[in-house]
Amino acid sequence: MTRALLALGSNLGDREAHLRGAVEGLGDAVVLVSGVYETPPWGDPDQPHYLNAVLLAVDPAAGPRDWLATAQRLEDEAGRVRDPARRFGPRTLDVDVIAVWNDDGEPVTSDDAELTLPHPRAHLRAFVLRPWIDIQPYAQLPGHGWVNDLLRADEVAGDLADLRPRVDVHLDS
Ligand code: A4P
Ligand code: MG
Repeated sequence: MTRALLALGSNLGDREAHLRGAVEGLGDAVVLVSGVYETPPWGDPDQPHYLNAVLLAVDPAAGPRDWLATAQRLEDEAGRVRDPARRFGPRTLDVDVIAVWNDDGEPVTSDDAELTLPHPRAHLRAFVLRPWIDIQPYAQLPGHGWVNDLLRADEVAGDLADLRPRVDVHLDS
């Protein structure tokens, strides 16, 4: 059994429907779903704003790689088209595996380029860290410490001010 924190993002098409489709596509594995945030694009400014959220999922049969396969299945189901020339470019749905924990609560670490755990950019992203504390106020990002502390770091705190909670959008109903 493993637990995973997955980050969802969408900035093309019906953004809310894409996020909702990802939650529904995970079925009974979903344990907690964060609020939804409107966020300015990170890493590639010339694109529409994103809707971002995170969720915690548990699967008795899943190993770490299964979460990556699931993430890619959900992206494909949302009709995602990859543009190799724009790494941080627009997409119908992005599902990133932020962290995975084993049965005993120990985090999984991996340096493999196919599946790097924890996600190598998660500690820099207000659009991952802020929704995470919605569902786990005392969360720790493995190898980086308390999520609340990461949100106060200079490079993240500036972005945090630009996140807008979308209280009108609910993914878990
Ligand atoms: N990969 C390795 N580790 C992981 C992991 N932990 N989770 C590999 C997911 N994938 C992982 O991913 C590229 C490769 O990363 C895959 O081969 C996978 O095996 P991809 O999904 O094909 O491409 P990508 O998502 O475009 O690239 P990348 O580098 O993952 O981009 P990011 O980091 O996902 O950034 N701004 C806002 N406001 N909100 C967003 O959600 N998202 C991005 C995408 C950019 N800017 C954003 C947002
Ligand atoms: Mg990605």
